[in-house]
Amino acid sequence: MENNDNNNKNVSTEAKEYDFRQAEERWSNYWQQRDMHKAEETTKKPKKYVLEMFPYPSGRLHMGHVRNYTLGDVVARYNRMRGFNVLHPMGWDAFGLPAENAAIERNIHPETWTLSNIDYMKQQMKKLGFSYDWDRELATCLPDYYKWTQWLFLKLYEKGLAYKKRAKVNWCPHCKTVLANEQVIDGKCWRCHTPIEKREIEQWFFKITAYADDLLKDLDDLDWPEYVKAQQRNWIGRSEGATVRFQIEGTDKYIEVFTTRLDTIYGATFMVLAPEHPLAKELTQGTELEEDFNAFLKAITLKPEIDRLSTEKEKEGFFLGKYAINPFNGERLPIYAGDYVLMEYGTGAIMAVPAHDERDNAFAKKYHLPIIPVVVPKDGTKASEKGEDVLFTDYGTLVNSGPYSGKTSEEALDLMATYLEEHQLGSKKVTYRLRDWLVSRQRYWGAPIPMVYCEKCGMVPVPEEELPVVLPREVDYMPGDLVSPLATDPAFVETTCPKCGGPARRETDTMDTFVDSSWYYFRYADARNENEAFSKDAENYWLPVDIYIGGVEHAVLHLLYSRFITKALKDMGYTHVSEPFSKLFTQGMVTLGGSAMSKSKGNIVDPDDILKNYGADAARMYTLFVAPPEKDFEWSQQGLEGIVRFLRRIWNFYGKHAARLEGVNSANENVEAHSEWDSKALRASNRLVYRVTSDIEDNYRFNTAIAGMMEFLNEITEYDDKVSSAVMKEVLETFAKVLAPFVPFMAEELWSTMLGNEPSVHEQSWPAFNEELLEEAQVEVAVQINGKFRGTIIVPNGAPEEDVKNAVLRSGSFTKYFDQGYKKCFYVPNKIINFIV
Ligand code: ANZ
Ligand code: ZN
Repeated sequence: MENNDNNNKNVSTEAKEYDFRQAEERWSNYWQQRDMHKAEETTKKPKKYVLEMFPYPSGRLHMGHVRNYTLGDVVARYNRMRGFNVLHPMGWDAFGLPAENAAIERNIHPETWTLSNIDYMKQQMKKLGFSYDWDRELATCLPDYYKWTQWLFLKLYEKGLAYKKRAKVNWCPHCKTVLANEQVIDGKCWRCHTPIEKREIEQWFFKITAYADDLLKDLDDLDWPEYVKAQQRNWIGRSEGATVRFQIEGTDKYIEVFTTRLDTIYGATFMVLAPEHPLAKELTQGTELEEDFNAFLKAITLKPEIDRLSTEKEKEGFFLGKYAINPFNGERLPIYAGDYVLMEYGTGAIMAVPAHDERDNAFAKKYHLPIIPVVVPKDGTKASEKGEDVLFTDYGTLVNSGPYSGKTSEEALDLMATYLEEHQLGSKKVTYRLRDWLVSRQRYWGAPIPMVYCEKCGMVPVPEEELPVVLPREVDYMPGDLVSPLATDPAFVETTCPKCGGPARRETDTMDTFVDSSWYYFRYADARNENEAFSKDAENYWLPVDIYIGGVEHAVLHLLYSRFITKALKDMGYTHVSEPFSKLFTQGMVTLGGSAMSKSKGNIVDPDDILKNYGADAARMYTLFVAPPEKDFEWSQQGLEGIVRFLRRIWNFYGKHAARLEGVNSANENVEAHSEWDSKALRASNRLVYRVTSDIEDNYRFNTAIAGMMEFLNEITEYDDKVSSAVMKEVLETFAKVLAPFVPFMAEELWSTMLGNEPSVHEQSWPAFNEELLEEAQVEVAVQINGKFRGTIIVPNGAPEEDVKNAVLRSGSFTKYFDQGYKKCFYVPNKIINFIV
C-alpha cells in the first residue's frame, strides 16, 4: 500500500503504520481464547437471535457471502454492546447436488469434498472477524443433524403431512433428478436452466397446501420487504371463484369447472377439458375419435407446462364430439380438450368465454367458435358490445345475460353464486396455485427418507430410536435414470421390518436439501442436544429469529418452506412460534462489470486477495459503506482504497493523541467541558453516537452511519489541538466503541494499544447519546433564492443537505419562491443553502 495520505494535515510522522496482519491475528486469538461470542446460558436476559442464511459449502467464500455475513456481524456485535444475550450461529447447508457433481468431476467422495470446503470457509470467516458462536456449528450432512431431519419427516408422516403418491413430476434431464414446483423457474431447472420434462413416478410430498391460508394471512404481520411478501402471495395464488356443473348432453354425466368469472357465464361458447382429464378419454373411448385423441394426448404430455400456459403460444385443441348444457341459459356448448387447461389446477376443466378471456379468445379464433360479449365497461363505452375483436377482461356491466343484464360484475358474481347453490349446480370455492411440496430425490447426497417396505406390513416408518438411518459412505453415487443410487447398495436396502421382523426393503430416495434448511434455525437454539431436535426451553427462549439476513433468491423457496415447517411444528406442540423470522432483511448483490459476480462469468474478486492485501476491517467497512445494504453495488478498487485511507486517518489521529492521553484517567460520559472547544468536541461525539445509533436502528443504514463517522473525524480534526486531554480521551473512547461493530480488529487496537484501556472494546456498553445536547447543536442556516438572502432556517448541526433542503421546502416562509419548483440547490454545510429557481 502506498501512502498517499498527504491530504491530511494532521498526520503525525511518529504514528506507527497500522499493521492489520498482526492486529487481526492477535485479536482473533484473543476472542477465541476468551470464548467471547458464545451465547450466554441464561434465559433471563433479553435476547437477540441474529441469523444469516447459512452457505452451501461450495469451496470458498465469495463477495456476496462477505457482504451478507458482515451485515449480520455488525448487527450481532452492536446488540451485544446494547446488553442483549445474542445468538449468532453459523453452519453449513451441506447436502445437495453440487457436492455430487464436484465429486464426480474430481473423483473424490462428496463427503470429503464437502468437509474440506467447510474447513476452508470456516477459516475465512474467522479471518473476517465474524463473531459466531462456533459451539453451535452444524452441518446438515452429518448424522447428528440429519437424524433430526429424519425425525421431522417421521413427525410430519404421523400427522398426515408427509405422504407418498404416484404423480407427474418435474424432471431435470441434466441433473437427473425431480424438482419441486418452486425449483422450476420459467419451465427450466433452477440450477442448470435445462428445460424440465414431466415424468410419472411414486414420490414423497409434504402437505404444504394444508397451510395455504395461514401462510397467506400471516404474511401481513411480518416485518419483511414488501416485494418478498408479494412474491409469496403470488406463489400461494389464492383465487376466489365458484365451481359450476355442466351436464353433458344426453347423459347423466357432468363437467365441473372452476371459474373466477361466474358473471361471464352467459358468454360461455364452448368447454375445454385438460387433455389428461378422465372425462376426455371417456367421451372418446369406443368412438371413431379414440385413436386421434390418444395421439393428441401423447403430444400434449410432452409439452412443457410453461408453453401450455403462455398466452403467446398457439393453443392446441381437440373436439371430443359431445356437447354440454349451460345451466343458466340452456345453450349447447361443444366440448374440447385443450392444452392450455391444466389438470392440476381447479377442476381441470373450464367454461370458455372468448369475449372476456385472452386464451379462450385465441382458441375461439383458431377453431372458429362464437364470441359473445356479455360484459361492457361501466363507463358506457360500447367498445366490446359488438366488436368481436375487442377483448374486455375487466369487471363491468352485464349485457346479453338474461335477468342479470344491467347488473355490475360484482353484483352478478354474488347473485349467480347464490343461484348455483340454491339449485345445486355448484358452489363458491377458493382455489390455490400452491401445490404440495415434492421432497423425495433420486440422488445420493441427501438425508435418507426413514421408511421401510415390508411384504407383509406394507410401508412402515423407521422407529425414532433407530434413527439416524445412516447414509452409507461407499456407494456408487453416479445418478441413474430415476433410480436412486442407494438402491444399488444391498447392504443399505435390505433390512428387517420394524413391525414384524420379516425381510423388508429401505426407501432409497433422499430428501430435498430444502428440507434440511427448513428447520436449521431451531437446531441452533440447542445444537448439541443428543436427545431431542431441540428442547422446549431453548426454543421458547431463542425463537423466533429476530433478524434474518440473506439473499433475495430465497424469496419463495427456502422462506416459504421454513414458514410451513414452523407452522407444522407449532401445531404438533414443538414450538410456540407460528412464524420463524420476525424481521427479514435482503441484501443486494455485489457486481463487477455490471453483473453479479460469478465464477462462470469470470468476474469475481476473491475475498482471500482482499484479506491478504487490505485486511478484514477494510473489506468489511468497504462493503458496508459503498451502498445501502439492500442495494446492489459495483465493486471498485478505488472505493476500497478510499476506505483504507479513512482507516489510516483514524489510526493516525489516535496516534497523534496517544502520548498526551497516556495516564489521563479513563474518562466517563459526564466529563466536563472546560472550553468552547471541549463542548464542541463533546457535541460532535454526541452527534456521532446519535447518528450511528439511529442509522443502525432505522433499517441498517450502515453506509450513512459510516458517512457520519467520516464527518465526525473531519470536524474534530479541525480543532483537536484545542481540546483538553480529558475530553479528548472521552471522545476517542466513544469513537472506538462506535467503530467496534464495523471494524472489530482495529477498534480493539484503538481501545487498548492506543488508549491504554483493558480489552475488550467489544465488552463495553454501547455509548448513550444525550437528546438535549442535540437540541443545543442546532444551527441557523441562511436561505438564498437565486443568490439573494431571503431568511434563515434552524436545522440540526451537521444535518445532511437532503434534510436541510426539505426543511426549507416544507417551511411556510419560503413557499412563495417555489411555485415552479427549483432547478438547482447548493449547500454549504451549516451555513448557507442557495436555490436556483
Ligand atoms: C371463465 C372465465 C371467464 C375465466 C373470463 C376467466 C375470465 P386464476 O385467477 O388464476 O385462479 N381456469 C380454471 N381452471 C383452469 C385450469 N385448470 N387450467 C387453465 N385455466 C383454468 O384463474 C382462474 C380462471 O382460469 C378461471 O376463470 C378459468 O377461466 C381459468 F372472462 O372461467 B375462467
Ligand atoms: Zn413387516
